[in-house]
Amino acid sequence: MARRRDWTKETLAAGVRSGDRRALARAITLVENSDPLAYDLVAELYPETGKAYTVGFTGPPGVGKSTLISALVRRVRAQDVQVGVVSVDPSSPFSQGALLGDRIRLADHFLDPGVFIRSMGTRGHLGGLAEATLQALLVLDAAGKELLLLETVGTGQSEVEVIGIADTVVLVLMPGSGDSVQALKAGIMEIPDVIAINKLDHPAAKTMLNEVRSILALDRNRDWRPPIVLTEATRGENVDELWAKIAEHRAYLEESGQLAERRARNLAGEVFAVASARAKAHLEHAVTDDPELRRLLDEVQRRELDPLSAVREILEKVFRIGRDGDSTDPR
Ligand SMILES: Nc1nc2c(ncn2[C@@H]2O[C@H](COP(=O)(O)OP(=O)(O)OP(=O)(O)O)[C@@H](O)[C@H]2O)c(=O)[nH]1
Ligand SMILES: [Mg+2]
Repeated sequence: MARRRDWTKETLAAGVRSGDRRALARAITLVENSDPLAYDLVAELYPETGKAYTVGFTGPPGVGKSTLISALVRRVRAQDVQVGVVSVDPSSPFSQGALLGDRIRLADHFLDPGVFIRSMGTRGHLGGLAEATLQALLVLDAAGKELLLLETVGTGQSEVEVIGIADTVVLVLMPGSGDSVQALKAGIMEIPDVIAINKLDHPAAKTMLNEVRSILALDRNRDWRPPIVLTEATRGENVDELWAKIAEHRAYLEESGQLAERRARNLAGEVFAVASARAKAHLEHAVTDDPELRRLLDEVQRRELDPLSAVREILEKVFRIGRDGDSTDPR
């Protein structure tokens, strides 16, 4: 048995390709820790990826995302589809809480060799959660998982980058998710591809349904009108319907030629998001570590130097941006 330190790029790649669970678990831990070996591994596996279909689930805490995913896994496993589940929590660097909850809800599938489940935290990851998620999904794709289910909590900005890699985005709401409905209405939250209103047993479920319907009705100029499905995840009610809507969206993307377009756009977006996250982390470190750069901030605070001059000096020093003839000069 290979021990922790015995994994090489070659043995890991071979293990991932054959779908070995220990290799997969190891690879994703390396990804989480920004380990250089993970970088080499994904670079090696990347040409073999692009076969999996990714469905992202987002929505406020506690609406039933994990329970729904668990029910959907049961649904697709009946057809022997190989599944990977990645659950990320952008709101906290430690995913222990989510991890425990997801463990319990997804426990039914732990003994199934056709399912690989993983909760991920950031642990101060350089490129942020978007990078860790992207790399983990690529590893699972290379391992032959045909369907990847990605869970991320929230309604803010951080999960947009995480969910931005999905082919189909499912927004999960429940009666009482008023903030999300407001965010949809205000255009803060992008319109998802499919909406699940979970906990349909709740008396306010119908009100929620009508509210969401009226928001979607405002947006008539799209080919794909996001379907809304009322579900009860714990009893598995309407999970077949939800799966059917996800499959319909996939068929729509494939038949209209939009899947390839969307993937190209998603990948470019992820590369940009990860590059931005890394650049930001680099900048923050540089300013913390360099007394001269910190002095610039002090000077701005004392009104001895104007803000943009400080920006110009910082960018020049950290990124060499703004030198002669450089069109990105911020002046
Ligand atoms: N009554 C009812 N309870 C549900 C339903 N779906 C999930 N729950 C319960 O709601 C709680 C939260 O469910 P989760 O699946 O963990 O929700 P989540 O959205 O994954 O939560 P986070 O990952 O923490 O954001 C659990 O106690 C579930 O058993 C449902 O359809 N009806
Ligand atoms: Mg969850």
